[in-house]
Amino acid sequence: MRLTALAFSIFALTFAATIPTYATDHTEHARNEKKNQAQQYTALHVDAAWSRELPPTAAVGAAFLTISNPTDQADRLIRAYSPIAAVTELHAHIHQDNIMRMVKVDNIEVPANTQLILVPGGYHIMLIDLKQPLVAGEQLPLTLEFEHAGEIELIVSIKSSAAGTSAEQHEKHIVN
Ligand SMILES: [Cu+2]
Repeated sequence: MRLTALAFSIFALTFAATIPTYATDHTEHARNEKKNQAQQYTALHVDAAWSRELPPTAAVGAAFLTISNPTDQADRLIRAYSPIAAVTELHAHIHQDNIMRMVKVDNIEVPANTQLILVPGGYHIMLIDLKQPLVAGEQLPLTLEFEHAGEIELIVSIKSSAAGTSAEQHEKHIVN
């Protein structure tokens, strides 16, 4: 993980030094940066982590994110943890008796050379017994533990309930 961070830093410096003209076009800049980051990664990584704002009284929230595994080895998300929730579980949605219901799963498989996107209605990280409200514009810390890749720490952006939910609309947010 340290190597990844180092590689990212080197990349960031290189990028900033070599393509300053793109700085005026922010959208283009972000797009290129994202593309280059994707090419840079050789290890499992997580990005685009987001959650949705909830009324202050809500006891349960969910986090969504994108897991990219560019390696030839399958991995598994085996645990999630956030200090803002008493309990954090890995959940899936299943179709049962004509209704969609959430079920707790022991792990979430991330096949080799695959990108897995956790979205509403699919896999998600369930944050149970929230210790603080989920307020739009704020962030929450989340740690994921993978069988092979180990722990990855994230910052999850809390979006307003009016915001869209596609992965494209929720850019980056990685710490490691
Ligand atoms: Cu759930």
